[in-house]
Amino acid sequence: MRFDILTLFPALFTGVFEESILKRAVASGLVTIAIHNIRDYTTDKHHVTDDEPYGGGGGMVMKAEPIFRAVEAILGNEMPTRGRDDPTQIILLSPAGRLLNQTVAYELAQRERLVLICGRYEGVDERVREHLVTDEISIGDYVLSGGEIPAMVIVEAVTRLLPGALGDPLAPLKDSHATGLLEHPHYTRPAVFRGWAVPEVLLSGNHAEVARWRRQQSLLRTAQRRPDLLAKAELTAEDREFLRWAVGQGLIEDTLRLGNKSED
Ligand code: 9D3
Repeated sequence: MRFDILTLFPALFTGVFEESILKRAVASGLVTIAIHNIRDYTTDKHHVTDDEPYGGGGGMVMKAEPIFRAVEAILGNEMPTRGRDDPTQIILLSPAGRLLNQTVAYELAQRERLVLICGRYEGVDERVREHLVTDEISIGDYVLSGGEIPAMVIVEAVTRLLPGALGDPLAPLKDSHATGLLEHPHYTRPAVFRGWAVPEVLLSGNHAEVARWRRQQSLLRTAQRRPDLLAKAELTAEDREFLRWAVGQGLIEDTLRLGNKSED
C-alpha cells in the first residue's frame, strides 16, 4: 500500500510514522508513505495556495490549481478513472466527508494507493471535489484546524489492517469494533493494588468461566456506554438472557426492548 499525503504543513508529519506498528510497516516495505508540500506545485512568484472566496464572506479557500498539479504530478499515468473499484483513490479529508469507521478503514485497506489531500482554512475550491477527488472522509463531528491529523488517523487505521502489519494476523478480527462490542476490562499484576483486588474469576484458571465473564462484561459495558453498538451487534440467546438478567438487576436500561422470556 502506498500513501501520498498532500499538505501545506508537511512538518506536522515528522515523527508520527517513525514509531511502533507504522515504523515496522514502513521498514518492511508493507507501506510507503510520501509527504508532498502543495506549495511546491504553485507556479506563481509568491507560491500562493489560497485566495478569497467568490461571493465574499471572509476566510480563505484553497486554490484548485496547485492541488490538481500536485495530484497529476504524483500519480502520472495512475490517475484514477474516478470509478468505485479503482485501485487508486484520491481522498479529500474534510468535515463534510463520510464518517470514518472500522468498515470504511477495511474498505480503504483493499486499495493499492491512497492519495490524501489535507484541507486547511475554510475549505478547498469546489472543483477539486467535483473533478478530482474520488472520496471524501471526516474522522468525526468535531472541529479541527485541517486534514493533517485526520490523514494520520487514516494511515494508522488502514495500515494495521494490512496482512502482516500486526504480529497476530487474527488480531484485527478480535478488535472490539470488529466484534461490534466494547472490550471487557483488563488487569495485570499485582493481584491487589492499593487494596483493590482483581476479580477472582480471572485468577481461577477456569478458562470457560473467564471467557463467560469477559463476554458479560463486554455486554454490560456496551449496554451502558454504547447502546447504538449493542443494537447492531450479533447476540446469542445466552447474551440476551444475560442482558435481561442485568436489566432485572437494574445494572442497565432495556434499550434493546429485550422483554422477558414469556414474550418471545
Ligand atoms: C470554521 C469553519 N468551519 C465552519 C463550521 C468549517 C470548517 C472548515 C475546515 C471546519 C473545520 C475545517 C478544518 N477541518 C478539516 O479539514 C477536517 C476535519 C475536521 O475538522 N473534523 C473531522 N474530520 C476532519 S477531516 C478534515
